[in-house]
Amino acid sequence: MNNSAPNFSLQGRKALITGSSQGIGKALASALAHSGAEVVLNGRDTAKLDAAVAELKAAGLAVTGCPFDVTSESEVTAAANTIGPIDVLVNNAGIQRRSPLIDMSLADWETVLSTNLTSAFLVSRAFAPAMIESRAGKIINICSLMSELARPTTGNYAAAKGGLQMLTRAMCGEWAQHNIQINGIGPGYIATELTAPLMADEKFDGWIKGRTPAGRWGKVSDLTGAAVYMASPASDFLNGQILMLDGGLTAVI
Ligand code: NAP
Ligand code: GCO
Repeated sequence: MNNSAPNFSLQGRKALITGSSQGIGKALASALAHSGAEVVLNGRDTAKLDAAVAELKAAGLAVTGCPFDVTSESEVTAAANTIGPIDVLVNNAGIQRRSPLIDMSLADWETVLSTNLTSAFLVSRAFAPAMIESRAGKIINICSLMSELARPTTGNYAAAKGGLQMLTRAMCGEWAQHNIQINGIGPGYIATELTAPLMADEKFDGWIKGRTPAGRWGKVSDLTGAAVYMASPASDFLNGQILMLDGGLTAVI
């Protein structure tokens, strides 16, 4: 009987986190690096990306940066050639363009679906072949409580995150046989730049604190443990699952 402690170590593993120059992605990058991984950070804004790499390097972490736009098939292909084989992929890059559907531009629809959903297909398709070849890999899709729940003005975002939940399951259906584990994290309302306008709205802030059983906004650090688990050997039999990390919001009305 195996009675040793579970293995959460990421020693010897190489990870790419998309959209990791700030916010949730940067926190996940730091956590995976602190757990032993060599981490590649990503974003489009090179100054912001370089600053994030410098900050984590100064903390003694094994990090590099690779700027590319996750919505560009050619840039994703080039990045995969530059980065080479990885053990862990976190599809984190995402944006918001809030608008009532009736007023939503096609551009706002398409840029959110492209960034929040299609990018996960493009980046995973680019890196999965090497994982299949080595018969080992971890893919973590950053979904949302909006993979399950919608609210007015976020129809594009909810559609994308709902799709990402199902893409996670689709990847499981095709790649679990190659010893690749594909899972998702569904954060609740987390304090980042993406939600800053909502936090600044006293009424919305109060609503979130009342609607969330934990009675607070989430912190990026609330998500790191699940990411380390899903990136480590401890999760080798977890597949196709979405962990809602939302302070209980989706558990109660
Ligand atoms: P954030 O603070 O706005 O950070 C977004 C990151 O993605 C930035 O590093 C940004 O850098 C990068 N990015 C955006 N478009 C990109 C593109 N086309 N190619 C490459 N990188 C791109 O957002 P966040 O709150 O950390 O959100 C991160 C993820 O968590 C998103 O998928 C979001 O949907 C999800 N999420 C957030 C919350 C929340 O409450 N905050 C809750 C649930 C899920 P550049 O702009 O320089 O490219
Ligand atoms: C919004 C927010 C949400 C959060 C997050 C919740 O406008 O309601 O942006 O979509 O970003 O996805 O989990």
